[in-house]
Amino acid sequence: MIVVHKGPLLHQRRNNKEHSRMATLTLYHAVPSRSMVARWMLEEVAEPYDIHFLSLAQGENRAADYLAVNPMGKVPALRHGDVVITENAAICTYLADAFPKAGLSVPIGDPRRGIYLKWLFFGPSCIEPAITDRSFPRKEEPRRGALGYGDFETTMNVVAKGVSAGRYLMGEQFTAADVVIGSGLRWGMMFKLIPERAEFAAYVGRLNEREALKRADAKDKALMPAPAPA
Ligand SMILES: N[C@@H](CCC(=O)N[C@@H](CS)C(=O)NCC(=O)O)C(=O)O
Repeated sequence: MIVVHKGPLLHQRRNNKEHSRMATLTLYHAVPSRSMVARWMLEEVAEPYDIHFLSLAQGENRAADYLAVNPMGKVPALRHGDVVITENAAICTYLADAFPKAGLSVPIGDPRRGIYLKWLFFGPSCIEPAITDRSFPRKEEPRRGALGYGDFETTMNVVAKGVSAGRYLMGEQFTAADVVIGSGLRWGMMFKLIPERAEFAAYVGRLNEREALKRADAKDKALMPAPAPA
């Protein structure tokens, strides 16, 4: 997302920096849901943020005032001042770039950024569809070439190699890509939608040690709706 300011470039850059530092962050959030990914990223960024809670069960995500925020009627959405960002991977990329002090991005100009972006896109374009297609199989098996992720086994093998090459996907540096890929693996493991692999268990174990993730999980647990009486 680009914040457009009138005026010369230098002035514009300064305004963009000020915008990042001062604008209020609001997460449109529901639990349990995919917006827990963006919540984890916000905890990693460690900037103050507000929560706008929505009940998916009560259809608040389909109400006109929320559709004005995200016409997809989905969570998460993140408001940062005047800007609204939707889609988890975009939110994670945006926050890492907007708050460089947190060290969660690989900056433009660093050749490692190519790999970093690959993983950020691999989450929503390969891991998630590979898992959901498996959970909701089609009547006819699609051709491998017609699927963006190819096939489930290859996708899992590529991720397993990526997460076992170092402490994190980018080596010693934890980045927004770990929030996206790590969340996909945590979700897949929790619901037994992906194979039990030592590489996944070890990587998710390392992620679970992160204080930001512990905080995010604890805050979301407190928001979980009470189970319906039997
Ligand atoms: N592509 C979106 C997916 C978001 C999504 O599917 N969110 C679900 C919650 S897990 C949702 O809002 N579902 C409510 C609905 O579709 O009515 C992203 O990655 O942010």
